[in-house]
Amino acid sequence: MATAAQAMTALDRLSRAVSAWVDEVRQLTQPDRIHWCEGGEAEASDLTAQLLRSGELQTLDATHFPGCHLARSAPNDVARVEHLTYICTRSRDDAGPNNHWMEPAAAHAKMRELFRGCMRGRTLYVIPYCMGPIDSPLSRCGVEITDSPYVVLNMLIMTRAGRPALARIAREGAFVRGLHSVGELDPERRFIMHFPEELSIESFGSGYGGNALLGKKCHALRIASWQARTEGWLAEHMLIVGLQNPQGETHYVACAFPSACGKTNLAMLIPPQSMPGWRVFTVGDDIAWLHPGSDGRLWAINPESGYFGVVPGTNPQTNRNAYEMIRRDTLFTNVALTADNQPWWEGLTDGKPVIDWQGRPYDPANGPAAHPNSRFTVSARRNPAWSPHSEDARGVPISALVFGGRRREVAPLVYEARNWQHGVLVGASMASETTAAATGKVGVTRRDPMAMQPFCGYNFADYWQHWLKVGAQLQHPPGIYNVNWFRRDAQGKFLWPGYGENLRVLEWMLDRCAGRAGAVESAIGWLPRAQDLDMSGLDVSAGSLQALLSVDPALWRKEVTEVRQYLSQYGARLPAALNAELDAVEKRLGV
Ligand code: OXD
Ligand code: MN
Repeated sequence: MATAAQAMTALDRLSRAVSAWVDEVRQLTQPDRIHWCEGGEAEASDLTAQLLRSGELQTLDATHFPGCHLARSAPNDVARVEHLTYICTRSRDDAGPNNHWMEPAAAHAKMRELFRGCMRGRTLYVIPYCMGPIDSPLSRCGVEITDSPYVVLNMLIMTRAGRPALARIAREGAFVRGLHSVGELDPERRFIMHFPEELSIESFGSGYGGNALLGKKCHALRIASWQARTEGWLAEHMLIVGLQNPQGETHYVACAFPSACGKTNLAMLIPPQSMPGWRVFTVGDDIAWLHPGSDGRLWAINPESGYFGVVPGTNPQTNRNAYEMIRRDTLFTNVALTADNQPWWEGLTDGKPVIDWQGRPYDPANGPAAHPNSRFTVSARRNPAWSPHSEDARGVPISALVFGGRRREVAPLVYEARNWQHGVLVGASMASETTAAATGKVGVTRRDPMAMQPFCGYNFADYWQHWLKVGAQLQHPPGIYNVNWFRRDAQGKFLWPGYGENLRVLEWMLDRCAGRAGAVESAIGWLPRAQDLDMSGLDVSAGSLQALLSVDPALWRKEVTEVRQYLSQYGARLPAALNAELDAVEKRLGV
């Protein structure tokens, strides 16, 4: 058992606040050893070697997947657990109807009992990390304490972790505290608690990504959204992508879609052959921190440095960049294996699975070979479309914000909000059919405002008010759009080809922002007419295009009624501007 003095390395002496907290946690959790993460390749290789020895990782076929490994989670620990995720604010109303709430003292007491002695026989890892470029004033730091070396390995990829982050923390004196233990991986003893007023997180009983890599959803969205409101910026569940047109101009777009609706694909979009001269650069695939700039525009950084993406469906046709990216130095979780030890997942046309994600001989009677929420963790720099501007301290300027969801009907392919205030209503009204990224039923439509339903660290009513406030500050606000790549016909067939062809819709948006593209006004906003979209070389019938670009007043009246009912649960806290915008849509729809 290491003494506190032995655990005190030169590194930890850099920050007394961090060491005092580590010592407190050591006394509570009773680890055998303490390891301060310094970052860097050597540390990652040592951890990998250790996990290979213990059997928690296995090496994949080095010819086709050099530097790649497979981890298997416990079969009951494969997704975020929203029903066990809490926001613990002093006042219940500050958490709002969008969150599960627990009183902070009660939550701390509950967690203390779970954490007591839980690291006996284990190593306590201290991971200082920085969300965002290490030298950006927009970045924020945190420290995660965990007993899972798998979590450390992921955090080393997903964040700027180690010595430089600790040096920044020592300089700034402020950091988000995240305490994590896998515990016994017992779903009955699993909780993900957030204390925004204390800038802290306590997570117990799960080793799965969103529950355990605390820099991601817990810090960069739930806690950061709270920090952002106090500091005047926005922490959003958005990808950031740069689109360079054939004239060489690059514009950046940030898009919010619910989990597993193709964010990674859009962030890494491959321009179709019929759009020569276009180039796409990825800044981020999941999270954007948006700041009003001194030039009146909105600027964005990606707080993460890696991707924790959904594997199934990735292939050279759907996303060649992602497919290339995950062929080396990638950590796979819960995929299947082929006979020659290559990773395999549904959506691959080559190879066939012989071992399923749980390590059993593959039998289709047991369900899919790879778990539908199986993941890759990989450094963003492995992406062939990685944008070097991802490291810019001031971020990138945003020309358009895009909301979207997976809707069989109702929402057209694309429409433009009338202005920022209307755009906030468009975001607040978002809905989507659920997917496998969280536990629960798949395929039911649920409201998911700004794709933040599982991630907003405070009352949505206050969050929308904050959005309105940020927008009012911008002299040059980005345009706000809504898209739906998932419209289907009566037979259930997708009307829009999606993937690379989505660039046609993005091109229309950018042309609108530049005042170059036509549109027609509708009750819900501005829509392109068929002639306003570049459809050259695309096989979509005139009938399908018309269906994609139409607004059915009867369906929309029903939609407005549902949105009104949804928003009414926020009571008097709901900004009056949102009700006024909804009334105006209803009026334009007519009765
Ligand atoms: C994710 C999610 O993992 O949104 O990014 O669930
Ligand atoms: Mn996400």
